Amino acid sequence: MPAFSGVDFLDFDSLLTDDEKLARQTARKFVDEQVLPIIEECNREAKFPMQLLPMIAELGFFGANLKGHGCAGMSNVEYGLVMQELERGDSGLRSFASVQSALVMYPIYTFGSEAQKEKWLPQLAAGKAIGCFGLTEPQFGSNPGGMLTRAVRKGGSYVLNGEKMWITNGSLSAIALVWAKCEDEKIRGFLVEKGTPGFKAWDVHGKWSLRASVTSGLAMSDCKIPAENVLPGVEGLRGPLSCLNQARYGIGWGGIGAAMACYDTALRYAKERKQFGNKPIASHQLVQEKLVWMITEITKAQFLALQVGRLKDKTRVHPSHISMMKMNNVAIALETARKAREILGANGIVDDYCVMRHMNNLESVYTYEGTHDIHKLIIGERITGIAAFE
Ligand code: TGC
Ligand code: FAD
Repeated sequence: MPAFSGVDFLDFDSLLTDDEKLARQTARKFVDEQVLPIIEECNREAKFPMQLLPMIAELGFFGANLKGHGCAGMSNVEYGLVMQELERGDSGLRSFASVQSALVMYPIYTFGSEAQKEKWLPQLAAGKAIGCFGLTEPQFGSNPGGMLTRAVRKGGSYVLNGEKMWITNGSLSAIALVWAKCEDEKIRGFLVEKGTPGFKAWDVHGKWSLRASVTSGLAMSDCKIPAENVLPGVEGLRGPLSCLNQARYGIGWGGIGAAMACYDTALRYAKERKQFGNKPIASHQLVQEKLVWMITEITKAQFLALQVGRLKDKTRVHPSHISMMKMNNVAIALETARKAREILGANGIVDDYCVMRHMNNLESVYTYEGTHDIHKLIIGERITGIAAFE
């Protein structure tokens, strides 16, 4: 298979700087050379490719858009283009990088004490420690404000009780950022270290989606942690939701990568596969219609992502902009994967091709970090001024 050369119908690249193209090219080469040769097997065996971590860290992709503490200090557009390429490899790989960067490093960087930053950021950037983000609970997904996990102050410590569910990298993590409600009813972030008595992580099995990613449950039972492990810089639901802005932004780019992989596969296949005489299936209008839908939506998604990234770099982005990007780009990626599967016929269902893996992965991506419909409601509230969640 020739190296991936990108999808650029409308001279998107003319809007990128040399540094942005370099960041993308670096990630693209890494994915082509290190990820694609092993990812189908990881997916089949439901295992995360741990051996890639030192390389990802060396390339500066953990906490890539943060500055100092061993982080690469990329712009948000450069970071987004890296996420695009990682998800072209597999959504599980981008998930890993998103959680580590946007949901663990970003909150420590933004809301952490100097001691927390010094202790954790260099290790996390170097891939020597893995982190996870515990917000969702068995009974509270779209509505995390209702969480049952509690933190009670006892002298110089907090005692945590509760359960978190669907936590990416949970059992792999040296550090879990657990969001819990305190006695004043305010939500705060707690850094819970692996091995703390009363803290347990276990894995979810039987997933048909994100198989090359670890998804866990976390339980805290009278789990005592020192008061200096609380993130001092934020309280309220605003804390975890601020982190979600960062991660949803990366997902908005990532969806483009998964869509590109499926479009590229379907286009090649349609030009080679012959039915009804010696004509490639790409010569039929119904097949062309699907390919045209895909490239049109990928092109629109690219410009949406770039504008959100430019606004983010100028600190002018609003969370509802990011919601539109996450909602749209993941939805078109999922539909692209489904159409690509159709074009590949029976070959679309086997892992000789990437499309069904991406399709299954994108079902999770559509749901996590705010479901597709929750993002509709966030945008709806922004334009009408009326919240329709309840
Ligand atoms: P609401 O009353 O609207 O807001 C509460 C406070 O939060 C502030 N806020 C935000 N702050 C920063 N960024 C945002 N996007 C924010 N949205 C709201 C708001 O200003 C307010 O602040 P304050 O200071 O006045 O108190 O809250 P609500 O309870 O009505 O909820 C709103 C809603 C539904 C939009 C929110 O709960 C939501 O986004 N729900 C979706 C939950 C979600 O996305 N969970 C994701 C879990 S993590 C995950 O999925 C990781 S997947 C990882 C991977 O593998 O990649
Ligand atoms: P629910 O909230 O129960 O929603 C079910 C359905 O009801 C959805 O279609 C939803 O759109 C709809 N719905 C809910 N409320 C409304 C409403 N008001 N109006 C209209 N429709 C509504 N969480 C973490 O904290 N950390 C992680 O690392 C993490 N990783 C994940 C990894 C995977 C693979 C998956 C699948 C999930 C992960 N999650 C994580 C959890 C994820 O964020 C939640 O699944 C998501 O927020 C949705 O919650 P829920 O599954 O409980 O669905």
